Amino acid sequence: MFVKCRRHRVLIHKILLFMVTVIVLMFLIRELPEREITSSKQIQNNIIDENDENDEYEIKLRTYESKIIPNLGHNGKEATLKDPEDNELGEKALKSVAMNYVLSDRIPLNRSVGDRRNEGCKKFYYNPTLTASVVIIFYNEILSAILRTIWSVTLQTPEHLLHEIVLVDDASTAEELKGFLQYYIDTRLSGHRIKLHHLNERVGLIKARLEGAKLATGDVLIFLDAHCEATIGWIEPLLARIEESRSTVLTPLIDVISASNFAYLSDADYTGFQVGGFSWPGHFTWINVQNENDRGKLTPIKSPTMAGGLFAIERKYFWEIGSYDDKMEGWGGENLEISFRIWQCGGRLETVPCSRVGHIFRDFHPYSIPGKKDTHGINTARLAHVWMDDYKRLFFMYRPKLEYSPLIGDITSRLELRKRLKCKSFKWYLDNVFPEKFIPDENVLGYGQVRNNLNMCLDDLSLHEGTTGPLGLYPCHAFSATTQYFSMTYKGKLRSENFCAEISNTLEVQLTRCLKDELKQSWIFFKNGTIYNSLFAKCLSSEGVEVPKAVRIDNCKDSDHQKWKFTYINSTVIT
Ligand code: UD2
Ligand code: MN
Repeated sequence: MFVKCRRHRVLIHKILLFMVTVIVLMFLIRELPEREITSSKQIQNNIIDENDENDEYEIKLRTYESKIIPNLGHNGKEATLKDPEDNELGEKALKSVAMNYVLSDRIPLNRSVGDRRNEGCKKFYYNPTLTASVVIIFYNEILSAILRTIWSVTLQTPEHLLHEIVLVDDASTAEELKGFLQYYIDTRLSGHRIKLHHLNERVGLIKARLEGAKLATGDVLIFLDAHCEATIGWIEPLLARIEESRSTVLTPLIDVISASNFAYLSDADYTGFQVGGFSWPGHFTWINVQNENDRGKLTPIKSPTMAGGLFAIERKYFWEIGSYDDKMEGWGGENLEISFRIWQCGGRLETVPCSRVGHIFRDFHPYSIPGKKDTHGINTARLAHVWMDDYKRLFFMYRPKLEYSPLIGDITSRLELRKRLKCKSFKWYLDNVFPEKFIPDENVLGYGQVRNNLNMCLDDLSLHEGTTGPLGLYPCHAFSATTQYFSMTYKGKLRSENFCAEISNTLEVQLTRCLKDELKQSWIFFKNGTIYNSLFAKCLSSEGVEVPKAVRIDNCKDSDHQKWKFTYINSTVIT
């Protein structure tokens, strides 16, 4: 009995000893890297209090900093990691938040992307005296992307021109964007005059920018998204131009930084330089510089609209001109609103080709917008009612349900603003600022859906601006689809907002850039529904066309394939 009991006790002891060893080992494995850092800090500072939040941040930060790879992505070159596991995680990150943060976290936060300016820019001499408040708002952005934005601003801005950086956290839920970010600023960016303000509730990007603007005290506000990199010489031409003309609002050239490998994609080559336009369905678009004489110039160039995220405006002028529409929620629309307003109310909008800032363009929004759905549509409906006069019909043609939607809310104060500032009409804006903009229902014989006698419709098959593709045939949509709107102009163009129908060598019809005096783009529309081209002496036809392929031209005959009806017809002028 005694022997058995002793054996048992020994066994229990052994088991206990084993368990204790395992626990100690597990603890050591988990804590080891942090311990190492702690001890190095102990050596430096002699004291460490693990319950102190700051020490916890310091440990975390050093672990983070120790993983940064020197020179990765230097000079804005494409960055890659060697470990296939990291690359797999990077791919996943791209799918979940549209940005490879695995890679972003390893690229030095203060990397240089090089001098991106056109050679000609280096000849200009600027000596501004105005100072800037750079306002950066964010919601759950990747910390390393925010920090790289901040670093690029502090490093690329002469100290006497940078009044402060104002960061506004739109109530992010990510913990590291709270105390840890503040700790980073206090310890790694101290002395750079950076204000970090946390909003208590999520207000959306428009109101978050307004909060930032209220906190700012510099002469000029410069807004940036939280995933940008400013480059050498970016700020001087912006401030100098505003000093020259305080009612001019400026955007830098916004270059592309890849969301997958962080390459700064645009070089000093000037050819891709575009300015802001808009589409009638209410979207911002990039357009070529309209006036041919302006192409290739390096001085600030007129821009009908701006993308919205990156711009400089004299601070007091920002408030005088009506800041933002504070009833706009979520995301979208504010950029066209402020663009139209600036022009119509006496200001100017320009793109400054010698000021270059990179922006990470993401494939999708990594965040959802609480509350109302389609804030872009609702915000655009607000601006259409306030700024577009009768031309709002063209926006509501695409979005009929929004026209009288109660979701739009009260616009009285914005209408009052327009009156108070004695702003000009939208027609003035179209005639003087953007005369090249095509107006689908003016000077046209017909517009709307183009349906043949067999109830099939012409369709642009979602062609993207700047490309060429088939003028397709597709079942007619019952709703106002943007892909099925065409106009037959007085000048004989069969066109959509951005493309003209042109006959290709195979006699198929393509949508492409509109050209003056191009016979392959010239059509005659007859009362009986025939659409005829005189160069080939043939008619637009859907015979033998497989949906959704291109329509073609064929010998003219009395066929349902060759009879086309526009939704709206200007019957007074049709022959
Ligand atoms: C573009 C603009 C963006 C804005 C938008 C239209 C550029 C390069 N970007 O979209 O600035 O004008 O068009 O509305 O011109 N954010 C918040 N709260 C939110 C949502 C976003 O603070 O609820 C922040 C976000 O973290 C980012 C900024 O707002 O720093 C702009 O958002 P985005 O980058 O998702 O917009 P983007 O570039 O697709
Ligand atoms: Mn952005």
